[in-house]
Amino acid sequence: MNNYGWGLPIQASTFAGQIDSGLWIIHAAMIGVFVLWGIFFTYLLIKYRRRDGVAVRHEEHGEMTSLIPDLLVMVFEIGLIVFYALPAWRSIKMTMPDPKDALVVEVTAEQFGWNIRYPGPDGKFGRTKPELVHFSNPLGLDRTDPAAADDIVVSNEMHLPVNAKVLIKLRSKDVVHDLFVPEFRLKQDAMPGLETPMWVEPNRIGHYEMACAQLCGFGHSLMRGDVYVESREDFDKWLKSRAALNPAPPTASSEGF
Ligand SMILES: [Cu+2]
Repeated sequence: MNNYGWGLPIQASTFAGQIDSGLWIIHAAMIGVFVLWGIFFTYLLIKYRRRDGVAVRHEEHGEMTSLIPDLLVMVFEIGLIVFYALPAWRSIKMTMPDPKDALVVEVTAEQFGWNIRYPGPDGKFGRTKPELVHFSNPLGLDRTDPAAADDIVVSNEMHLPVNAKVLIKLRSKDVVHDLFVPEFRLKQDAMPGLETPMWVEPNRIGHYEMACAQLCGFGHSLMRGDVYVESREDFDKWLKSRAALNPAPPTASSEGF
């Protein structure tokens, strides 16, 4: 995994480029403003330097003209918000894919790890019960619920198919965490008691890191997981191999003892 160099990490999602262009526009504008102000400032220093026999002048006019650069910067910034930031926010953060056309994955953060749940062949997330939460059953999945029997729960490992929309339902079991996959340019707080939807369409096969980006306790720095973006065939194969590890659904005879 060598996704970080001197600049930004590699781009591995459909909207990564859109976010990066915002970063580049802002940085280019700041460099431009910095250089122009530097040149102007140097010009003033030389023009109005102290010279023998020249009194200090106070210019009565020009107070309003000195506002022009500020106004230009303001107009640029308002333009950036209206024509770049708001449309980008709308398409990335406000518009969620239809669950029918997307792979739906539930990510539940806890001190200090990630529980990733896939709904299994029935496409439904099954029932969970707080009293069933155990280190071997971190989500408290109730396997007697038919919808829960085929759910697949994986720790600190998220597999996603390439070129498919993924709808992530982000949750937290305890404190505020934050799911961050730099190569996707994806970052979202996980709030206890809330289910926060987020989406991504990975477009580059590879191995990435999911990290917690919100200081959440003593083990925060160790709260990381692996993200594997794979071809559809590899993803299906992996999902099948994980499903095979599920305990057999309880039978009538084993129930109720
Ligand atoms: Cu955390």
